[in-house]
Amino acid sequence: MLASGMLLVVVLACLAVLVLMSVWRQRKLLGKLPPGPTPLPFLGNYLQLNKEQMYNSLMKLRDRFGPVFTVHLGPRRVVVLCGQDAVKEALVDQAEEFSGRGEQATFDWLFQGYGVVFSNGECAKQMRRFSITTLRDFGVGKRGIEERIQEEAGFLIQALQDTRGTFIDPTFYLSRTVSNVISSIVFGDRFDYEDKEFLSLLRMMLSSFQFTATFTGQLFEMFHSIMKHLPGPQQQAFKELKGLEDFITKKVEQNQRTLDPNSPRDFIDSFLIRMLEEKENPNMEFHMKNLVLTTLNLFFAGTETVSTTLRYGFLMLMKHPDVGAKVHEEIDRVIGKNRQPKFEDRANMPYTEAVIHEIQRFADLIPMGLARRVTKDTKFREFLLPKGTEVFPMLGTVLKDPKFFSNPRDFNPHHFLDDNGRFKKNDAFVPFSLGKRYCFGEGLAKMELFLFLTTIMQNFRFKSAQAAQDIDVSPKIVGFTTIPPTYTISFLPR
Ligand code: D2G
Repeated sequence: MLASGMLLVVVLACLAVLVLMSVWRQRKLLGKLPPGPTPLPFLGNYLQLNKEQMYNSLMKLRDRFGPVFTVHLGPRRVVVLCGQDAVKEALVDQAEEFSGRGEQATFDWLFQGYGVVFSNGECAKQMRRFSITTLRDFGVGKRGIEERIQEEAGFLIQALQDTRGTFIDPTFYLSRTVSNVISSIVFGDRFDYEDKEFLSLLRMMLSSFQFTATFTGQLFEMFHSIMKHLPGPQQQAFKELKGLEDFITKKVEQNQRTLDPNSPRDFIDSFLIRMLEEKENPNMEFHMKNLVLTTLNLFFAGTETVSTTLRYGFLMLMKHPDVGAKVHEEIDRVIGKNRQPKFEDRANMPYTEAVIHEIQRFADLIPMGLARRVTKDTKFREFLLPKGTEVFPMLGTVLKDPKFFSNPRDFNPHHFLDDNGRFKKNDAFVPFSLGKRYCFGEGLAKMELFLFLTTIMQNFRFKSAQAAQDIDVSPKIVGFTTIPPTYTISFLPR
């Protein structure tokens, strides 16, 4: 009796110690997270955050807690990194630890961890490798794609000439042109500018991308588990994403019917061939779902990012006619009027190069970055982030870091020029992010930005509907992405 009583006491004591130890361990771990406002259960820091201005809300928390802090977006615990130091220390100096992907609730609704952009682990690794190699096979980084971009620029010039100097919204002019470059790679062909289906795809991309910047889009980042079942603008975004997926599925089926395994015509063919090669491999990532969703990633990212940047760019050039005049001068002097711009010209055009960098810096396309996630328990500075913790690398705070840019709020190409007018690199220029998950479309994007901007400006000057001083260049909305104001512009032949 006494013995069994003793045993019970000992067992209970052991249990108590185990429970205490586990609580203590968790507290110790949580205790080492960066500081931040106290969260409520499920709501997290909802009450402290303005969903219309998530970025600004996080900036207020930075003022209170410092450049590295913890915030709870509803039930999501996120460590926020601000400024060049913190972002680089994490994404570059601890590249492996910070190489996981966090959530983007809207796009995750469709992608569910598949594809290349919103995936993790082996899937992300395999899709990224394959995408980079295959883009290169189809000419990215080489003369092949340069010629395709030059040809497409020619079609845009024609389309703009046809507007005869009337005021137009440039959105779909730019997106059709930009999208045709990536379309040539993933689908093997460009779309006709009059193609109705093409225009509807471009509308679906624009609209779902813009949704991520809205109040509802930002609220959805916190409460997607509930909101995905409720009516609201999110349902329209889902419909658009589904429409895009359906189109890609249709294209894949067309390719399958006509596939020649010995001569891939496009990205889809190359993926299909890889699927055939890996059929016997039991835990392989090359399956239909990854084919469709990786293709959609390339199509979407290759369209919306560059075209939004160009759209913001022309607005900035109308706001700053002196800057536009200097670009015109440099184009006339270095390229002249009688031949098409080529990518090599960039080396002799530091002013234009600085302007493009300043446009990207100012446009701040993805201000909070694509969310990352630590792949293991990670010591960062004096903190400890448990495996799986989400991380926001606040790219906007790097692009506007006052330690690196004299007047970060101003649009000024001299942020990228030295006293002798030579192009000056800047370590805080990170629109493509950093580390293991940086944008692998960077090279293609840079080539497109340079060739499209210079070809348009070689052929046109432009006129705003308003006086320069009356143009408002502050974004229409900022959320996951930054949306430039809607405007009209008149392209006049020079
Ligand atoms: C994106 C959106 C939907 C499907 N695939 C990609 C997306 C948004 C922003 C970027 O990609 C930037 N490049 C990673």
